[in-house]
Amino acid sequence: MNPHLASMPEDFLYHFALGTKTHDLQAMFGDVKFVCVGGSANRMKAFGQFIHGELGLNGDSSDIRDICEGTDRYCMYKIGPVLSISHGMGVPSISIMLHELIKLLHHAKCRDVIIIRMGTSGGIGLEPGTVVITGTAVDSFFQPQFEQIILGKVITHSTELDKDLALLLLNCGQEIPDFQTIIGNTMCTHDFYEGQGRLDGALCSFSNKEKQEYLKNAYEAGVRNIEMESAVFAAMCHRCDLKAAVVCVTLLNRLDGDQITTPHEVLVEYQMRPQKLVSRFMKQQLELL
Ligand code: R2B
Ligand code: URA
Repeated sequence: MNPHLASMPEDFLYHFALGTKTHDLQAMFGDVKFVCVGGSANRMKAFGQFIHGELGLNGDSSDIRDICEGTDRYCMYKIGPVLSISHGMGVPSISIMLHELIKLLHHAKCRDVIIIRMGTSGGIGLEPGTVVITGTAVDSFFQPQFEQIILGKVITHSTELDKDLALLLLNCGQEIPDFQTIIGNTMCTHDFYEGQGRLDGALCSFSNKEKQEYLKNAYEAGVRNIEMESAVFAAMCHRCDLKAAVVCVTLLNRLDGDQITTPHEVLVEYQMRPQKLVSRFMKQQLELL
């Protein structure tokens, strides 16, 4: 979608340490059909190893190599037709990654790619561990839009996601009896503490009553979980006509508190839930189920 790209003699994807002159991107990535992204580098490596087993690929899953080892900004693993990439925390971090990922898919001439963000979130009025598939990503005013400042002007982008893809993912979730899966709106904020109405940050400028009122209003606007990347993810994929979905597990119910004190093993199991659901979806699409 960027008219300037065609006239560039070389495109170096700096934060991936990959380039069109130094790498044969089409040979490396031309067969990619699914891109799965998530915040943590360790989690996306573990997802790569998990998918290696799920797809029944040859070789040892512990041998998967970080394609972006030339940088420690993001990690990237390719497992057959699946690319697993980390994006860090927050809108700026994921948006840099997405610019370079979308150019990578373009240079590699990939077609019909599905991209899914798998993440963690704070739930509103849900049992912790519930998986939320984003119906619509909304901003802190519960609006389905992402505002970006470009050349000193505020530009508003739609955060529409693929409805059919969300329903297919919901079906996969409902086939897994171990946890609840729902579709709901996801609020994307620019902060984990005050920005998500938490009382437990280093600073807090509002009362508990004001917090509860805000979360209640969010719930009434259809918001079921809060995280920090969905709006820009949805907006950029929408602008590039990429089929996209967001699947996040809730770590706590924000109506009950702010601190995440759940034992580590429980959180690890929660974080596997979006991975299990997305794995089931990809296997269905690849006709392995
Ligand atoms: C979910 O978890 C992170 C904050 O703990 C953030 O990246 C997000 O969206
Ligand atoms: N990630 C968030 O952004 N918020 C939460 O409450 C939990 C995980």
